[in-house]
Amino acid sequence: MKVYFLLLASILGAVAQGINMEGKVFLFANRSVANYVTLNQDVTSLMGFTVCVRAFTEQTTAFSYLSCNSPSQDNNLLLFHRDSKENPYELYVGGQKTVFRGTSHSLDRYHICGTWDSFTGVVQLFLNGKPLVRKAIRKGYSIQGPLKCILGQEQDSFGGKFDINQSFVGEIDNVHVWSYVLSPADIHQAFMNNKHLNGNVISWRSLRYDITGDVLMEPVQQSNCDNQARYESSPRCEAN
Ligand SMILES: [Ca+2]
Repeated sequence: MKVYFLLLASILGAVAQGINMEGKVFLFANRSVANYVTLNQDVTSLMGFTVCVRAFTEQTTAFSYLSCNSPSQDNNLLLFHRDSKENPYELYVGGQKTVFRGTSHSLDRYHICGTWDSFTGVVQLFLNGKPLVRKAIRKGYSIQGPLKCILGQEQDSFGGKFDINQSFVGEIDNVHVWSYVLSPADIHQAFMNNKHLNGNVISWRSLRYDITGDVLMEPVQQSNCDNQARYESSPRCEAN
């Protein structure tokens, strides 16, 4: 019995501290508003942030990478992909959006980061560590918690009002949120999945989350095709 309680205590401790999700992905296999992951955090206010996500999807229509709402503010922090080939990326702060022109993703895993700094209002977007043209929005604003942060759906209320046309289908991993703006060098390190670089608001290596509906946790697929293609033509890898 004592061993059982010790085991239970250690499990509860691990949950409170978060789970190391290194090498795993959330797989949203079906389009449905019933499937999502809530990322638990303790934000009271943010005067800046960096959010990074790695995604793998066939979806070119609208979906959310990460949707954070507060009770009084929709799209308080939202990294969004919209149905546009030329201007597919949107970063919202305090309900206002900036649109970024960039090459829409191909059928590869890709890394996307957004930053915002209240002092200047400057927003940045990085694709696979490479910056897009900077914009500015919501100078002087402060994102007030509590925040509800969700993967897989775009919220139009505090924790709900999802739209199936904005539901995500595919894989998401390496989600990190910082309460400040990372340098471009650190963004590149996040892209390289440097294990020493972990979000202080949300960390993939210490993730506190709740799964709702049918979201699978799977290992990251290991592929040799990228290396193989450099040396030989491989029919089995051509689809990549
Ligand atoms: Ca919304």
